[in-house]
Formats: sequence, C-alpha cells, structure tokens
Amino acid sequence: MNMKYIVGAVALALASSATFAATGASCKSTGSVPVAETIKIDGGTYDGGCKTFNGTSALGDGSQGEAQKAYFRIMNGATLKNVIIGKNGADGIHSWYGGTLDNITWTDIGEDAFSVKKAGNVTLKNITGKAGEDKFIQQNAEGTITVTNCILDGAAKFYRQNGGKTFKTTINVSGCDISNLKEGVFRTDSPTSVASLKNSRIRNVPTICIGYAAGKCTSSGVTNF
Ligand code: DGU
Ligand code: CA
Ligand code: CA
Repeated sequence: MNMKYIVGAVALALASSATFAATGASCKSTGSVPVAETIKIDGGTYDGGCKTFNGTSALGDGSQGEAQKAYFRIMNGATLKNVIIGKNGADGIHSWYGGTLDNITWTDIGEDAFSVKKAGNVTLKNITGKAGEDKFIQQNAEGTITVTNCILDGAAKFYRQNGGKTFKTTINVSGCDISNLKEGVFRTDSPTSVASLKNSRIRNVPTICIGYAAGKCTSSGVTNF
C-alpha cells in the first residue's frame, strides 16, 4: 500500500468518526453553600466559584414531586457559571426570559435539571448531569435552546417539551455524551417543534426522536461509545 493511499484512508477514517469525548463541567468542589430559597439572578453574571450548592428541605426533596423550587432562576439574559448542585436536586435551575448556563454539574438530578419557564433563548455549555429519573431539560415556553459540550448519564429523556403543548420549540445539541436513558433524547407533542443532535455520542439510548413531525428531528455524526 503506498503512502498516499494510507494517508487517504486515515483521513477518511477520521472524517467518518468525527466525534470526540465530551468533557462536560469541570468544577472540583471548593466548599458547600446551603440554599433555602431560589437565588434569583436578574441580568449580569453570577459566579458560583465551584462551590457545591446544597438545597435544604425548603426547596424540596429531589423526588418527582411537582411542588419543588429551583436553586437558581436566571432572568433576562443572566449568566450562571461554576456551580455544583448537590445531592438534593429539587427543581434544578429555571430560566425566565433567556440566559446562559456555563460549567454546571447536577450531582443527582431532582424532578428535572433545567427548565425554560418563560420564553427566551438559552445557551447551556459545559454541563454535566447524573442520576436523573425523568427529564434533564424541560421546556415550558418558547425559545431556542443550544447545548454544547455536555454529559448526561441517567434520565428518562434528555429533553421534553411540556406535554400536550403545541407551540414551536427548538433545541440544538452538539458535542455531548448521552448515556443510560429510559426513553429517548428528544420528546415533543408539537407538530412544529424542531430538534437536532450533532457530533455526539450515545450509549444505552433507546431512540433519539419521540413525537416529532417528519423531518423536524435530525441527527448527524452520532456514534455509540
Ligand atoms: O402534567 O406539565 O414536570 O415543568 C405535567 C406537567 C409536568 C411539568 C414538568 C415541569 O410535565 O410540571 O417540571
Ligand atoms: Ca417529572
Ligand atoms: Ca420541574
């Protein structure tokens, strides 16, 4: 085999398996902070300093009970970064009118990990979620969700548009390692909603698209790991 052919074959092999391991969040805990009520961040940036935020029973118990509170509410374009959510996941983090999460770990996902409660676009980057029972991301209002470099290990669904709702939602996910889902990656009941999974890896994931209209949920560059 001549050199030219070998170089070509290697380039082809790289191109056809063009996925890389996601690294997710990177914090090592620097201490512990109790959280007894939702911390509201209205614009600007809140840096959690890689502390572990531990919800008290005032937030909830991390079960599937619907009456639980969020640890944080990001509002009006706020950024929340460098946070570890502790063992009581409660109702995770909420967004009102858009914002960004950067470098967030959910140690033990509660009722869900992140919810869009009021319409707005959100960016979720460098995030890691573990040990969920039901949903990782819940979208209850309009907007586009963009997720990059994430690890989710354990949930029923990576993403759910609120059941029975038909407004349009958009979720684009890339550079993620998603494993151990009971149902699938994306689920909607809306005929207009769209979803994409790109350049990511999956393991023990029964299906990617649930409930989407033809052509509205796509995947490319997705391999098993
Ligand atoms: O009837 O809408 O768990 O927003 C079900 C509810 C439920 C939501 C969801 C959420 O899907 O409350 O956290
Ligand atoms: Ca639930
Ligand atoms: Ca919830």
